[in-house]
Amino acid sequence: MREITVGGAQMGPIQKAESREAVVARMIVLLEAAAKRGCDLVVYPELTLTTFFPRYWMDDEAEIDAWFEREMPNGATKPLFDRARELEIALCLGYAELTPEGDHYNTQILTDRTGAIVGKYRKVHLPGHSEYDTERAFQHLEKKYFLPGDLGFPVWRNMDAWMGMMICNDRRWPESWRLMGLQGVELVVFGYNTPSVNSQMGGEGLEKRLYHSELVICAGAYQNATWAVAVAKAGDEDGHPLMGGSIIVDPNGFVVAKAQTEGDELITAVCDMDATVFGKETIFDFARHRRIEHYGPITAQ
Ligand code: CDT
Repeated sequence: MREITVGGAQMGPIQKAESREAVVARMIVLLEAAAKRGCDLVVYPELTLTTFFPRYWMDDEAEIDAWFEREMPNGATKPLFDRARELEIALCLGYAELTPEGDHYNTQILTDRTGAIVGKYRKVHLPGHSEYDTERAFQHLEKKYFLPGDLGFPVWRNMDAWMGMMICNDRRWPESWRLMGLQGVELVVFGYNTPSVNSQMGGEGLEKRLYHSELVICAGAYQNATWAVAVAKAGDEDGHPLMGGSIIVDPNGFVVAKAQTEGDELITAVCDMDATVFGKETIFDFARHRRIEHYGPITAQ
């Protein structure tokens, strides 16, 4: 058995004026709880450190850049990294990244249990739009503020397992899962910020949105024989509700832990990486069963 105890550290809402330091203090409370529950790895949401700022239209470059981190760890997040190192807990954390070249990405990093960064992922599937959309109930300007990720979907050896990352909307695309599945991924970790309402279809219920999120995560996990940890930033941010529903899913596609609130909440599960082996060697033995001669159109325009 290769057991990893995983924590999904769902975060409640973060308001516009809330400082990184205040958010990090909340993250450390969840980290301490995770330590008490024996976690080896704790996963935080997409853009963990701030409110979900792509809902705001901004033109001023300095105002935009204020939402981004120039390095990781940095002054605000160092206490989290320090405490995680002391507790020997690996971290997965999403944040807005501003590179030295001036490029902006929606990014997530993975550390090992010493706090060293072993993997970086930049969100590939950016939802929403880049121009102000008067037809929407609220804006979702990821295409304005971020470049599409340029690092692909690699996997990393960490804690004696193959780990992969995606971010939020990536979970709805089977390609994200399959690219990591083809590299033998055993644990996919990611965060999300999903509005509780559809900005383009009033009346769409929360139940349907939670269902679609769970559906794609369970399917992705099953079809690639991998564990998955999906962690929300939830609750009401500045009058804009984000859904919760953080889950841990096993390689058979079953939910084994699920958040019950829209606040700061830790979910945990003991995940045996060897539970992925049966699926990978039987129904989802890609080398034996895939028929790639028919798959060309998937990568064509
Ligand atoms: N953050 C993020 O990617 N959210 C999207 C919302 C899509 S609506 C424009 C999601 O897929 O959950």
